[in-house]
Amino acid sequence: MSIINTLVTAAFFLTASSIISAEESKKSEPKAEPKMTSPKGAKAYIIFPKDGKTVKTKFLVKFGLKKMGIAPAGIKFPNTGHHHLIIDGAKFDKSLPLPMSETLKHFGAGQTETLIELKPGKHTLKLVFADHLHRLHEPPVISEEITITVKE
Ligand SMILES: [Cu+2]
Repeated sequence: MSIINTLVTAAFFLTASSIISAEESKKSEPKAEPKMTSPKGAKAYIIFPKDGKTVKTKFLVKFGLKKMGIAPAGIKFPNTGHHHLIIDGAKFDKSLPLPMSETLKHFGAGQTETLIELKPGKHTLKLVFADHLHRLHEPPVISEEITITVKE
């Protein structure tokens, strides 16, 4: 094989492989999936503890939900989602998937209650319901924020 032939062949393979990888990256680019809608009257609320109550440092929080169902994270099904517990007003961007932290807990297995431990003092709790991709529904389903006092 002449040098020219080898170069032409190499150039061909390079071009072909760059076309393939461009196609591949186009395919794997995530499409912006439209937000999941929430039905009229959908509501998330904290069943326990009640607003203004005093609890022990380790206590149970029960999540309530109306007009929607629970599905584990990653499972796409209309009118469903999973709970997120916001402790002490942790901030988040309503237009992005919810981040995960010590004060923004995900219950992606479909849990409807959790045992949490907080330092003594006043704390706030709030529930945010979100879809399979941890995004708020349209319109958002967010509970009222409650204030509790934690005592040793
Ligand atoms: Cu989540």
